[in-house]
Amino acid sequence: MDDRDWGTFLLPYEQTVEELKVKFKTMRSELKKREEYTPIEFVTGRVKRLSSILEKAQRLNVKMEDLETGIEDIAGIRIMCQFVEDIRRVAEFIRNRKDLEVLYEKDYITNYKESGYRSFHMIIKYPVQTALGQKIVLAEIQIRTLAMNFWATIEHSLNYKYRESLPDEMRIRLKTAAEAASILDSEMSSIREEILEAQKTFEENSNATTQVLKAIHQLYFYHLVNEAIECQGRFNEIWQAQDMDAMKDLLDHVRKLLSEAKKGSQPYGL
Ligand code: 0O2
Ligand code: 0O2
Repeated sequence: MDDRDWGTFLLPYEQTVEELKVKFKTMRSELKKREEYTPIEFVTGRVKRLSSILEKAQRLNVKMEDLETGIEDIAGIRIMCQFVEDIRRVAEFIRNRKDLEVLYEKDYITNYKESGYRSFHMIIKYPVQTALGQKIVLAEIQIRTLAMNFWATIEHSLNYKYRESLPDEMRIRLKTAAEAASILDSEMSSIREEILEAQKTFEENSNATTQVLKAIHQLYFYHLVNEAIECQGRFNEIWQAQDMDAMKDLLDHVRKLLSEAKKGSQPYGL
């Protein structure tokens, strides 16, 4: 053990975690305002405990004087997303930032770990402004879904409790649980796709309906009273039947009538 002042050693990491938490929480609220949907559900962060740092250094054969480069997750940020698709978006936002540099990425979603662990990791270089000047520190950003987080949190606490002695049977069950969490994520993504599709269709249908009514109204301005009454009758039937293909055909029909009328005559009042 060297005689380093561990309290001050951790200071830049504490500052990094605090700053990055603020930055990603701000990104969350900004995206929420801009797009009404944010790919970030919530953000947490922690500085690794000294005992864990030293344990990891021993396990990875990192010398005491090389801790800053040898242990990449002394500062750790976790970003939770609702859907798997959100993870790629968040990673892209991070890659485009000018206040940090992505060193490398580990895709434990495509290549999940033996334990069943799934997450997307980014190791970054972050310049932190300390009282003694700028210091570049390494930090790890883990991006995962709520389901991945649920699994990892419980698995981590069990592993911590049982250390190396986690029974094989338990390991297998945890792996099965990780599969179940992954299926849950896929199912939620497909439900979301369907909801988005349904919203799009609803929007299109609602637009077509509004446009037909406006177009029928315009027929009156071109003295096409009989046509307007006839089209209104057809509209009522189609509306009752909720036949949106027929609604689009009616829209084409009314538009055709209008364009012919425009060629021939002036509307009332013009
Ligand atoms: P809110 O709106 O109050 O929930 P601090 O350490 O106190 O400076 P922070 O962010 O409070 O900073 O601590 P930490 O531990 O890094 O992050 C915890 C944040 O994650 C808190 O939000 C928790 O509410 C949030 N969180 C933890 N688990 C969940 C969860 O399962 N679902 C959701 N939606 N949020 C969770 P905030 O930032 O305090 O904000
Ligand atoms: P903490 O603070 O307790 O979470 P390593 O794999 O540990 O030899 P490396 O390359 O740093 O070394 O590891 P990795 O796997 O790229 O990322 C390390 C972090 O990912 C871990 O930090 C965990 O947070 C998370 N992680 C990786 N594998 C698992 C797993 O099987 N289960 C769970 N729950 N989390 C995992 P630490 O070091 O454990 O620290």
